[in-house]
Amino acid sequence: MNAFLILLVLFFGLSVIWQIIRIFELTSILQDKVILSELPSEQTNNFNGTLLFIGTFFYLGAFVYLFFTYRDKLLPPSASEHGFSIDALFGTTIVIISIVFFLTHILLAFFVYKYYGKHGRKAYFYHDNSRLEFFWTLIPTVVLSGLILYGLIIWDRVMNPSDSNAMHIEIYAKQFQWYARYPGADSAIGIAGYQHIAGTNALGLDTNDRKGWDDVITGDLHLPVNRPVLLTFRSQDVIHSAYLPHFRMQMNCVPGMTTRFQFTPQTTTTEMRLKENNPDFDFILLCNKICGAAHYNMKMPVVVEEESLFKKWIDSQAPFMAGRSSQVKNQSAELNVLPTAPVN
Ligand SMILES: [Cu+2]
Repeated sequence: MNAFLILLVLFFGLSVIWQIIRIFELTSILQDKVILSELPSEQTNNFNGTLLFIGTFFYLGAFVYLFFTYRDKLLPPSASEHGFSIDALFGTTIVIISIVFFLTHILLAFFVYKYYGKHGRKAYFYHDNSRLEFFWTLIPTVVLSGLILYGLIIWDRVMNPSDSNAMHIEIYAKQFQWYARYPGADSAIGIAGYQHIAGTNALGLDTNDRKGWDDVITGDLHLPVNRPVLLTFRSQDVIHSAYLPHFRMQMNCVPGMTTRFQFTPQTTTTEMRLKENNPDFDFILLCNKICGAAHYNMKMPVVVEEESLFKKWIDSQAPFMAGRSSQVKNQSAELNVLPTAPVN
């Protein structure tokens, strides 16, 4: 197949060169006078026009076929509240640009077919037509402004959610792993910074900050359904990008700064398995920024579940400070109030 394609490219490449040489020949002739026998015959022009007409319909047919065959490769089904509005925006844009795409190509094919080169036929020429220019400027301006405005409204709604009591979870990226950090009973995540990173403290939590003691760090992300979650992102080393395709969410994780994204999952993993008719289905968080040799493998499973199941899961996780009292100076008395790691 590859060899065939290379031959095809060579063939078309050589034809282009040959045609260019022909054009040079013809222009040099035209500078003297037109020799009719040197011009392509009417028959050839008609044949080429017809071929282009048929070819265009073949091309448009292939477009439709490929679009519908590979449609499911565009994006997986949406599972978040704002995801549906993003899909509607995407769908509207595709429909509008497809209509223009089809119209212009059909017109192009029709004109080439209808007005093929005939000896003695001269193209109708006029210098300008302000009315025509007015409309071909106005219509695209209105349509494109409408699309941009629509996109801006959606963007504004997605990026500035009104609900301020979202559950806060931190997503932490490092080559080539993801962590999720939950706030624990105090609903606040503790201070963290690169200066505290150690072998047993990959996220760099400041052990002197009490708020961090009950934080829960996990290797998979559990989310309660229908509850707004605010994700904040940090990175230890290079720029990663947290991509949650089913929730129409992607955010860069940049070393030295915190980024954020808030959304509401609307479909549980169990519901999605039924919907997709796939008992092995799982939501996923992927790295979508080439970040090193094992980038392809940098992913974290995501579970969306009912609030009660979520609570059960989070309660079964060990808090960060469980079994590390020796790491805190002068505060060992206070540590006694901390819950210990659950015994499984
Ligand atoms: Cu990465």
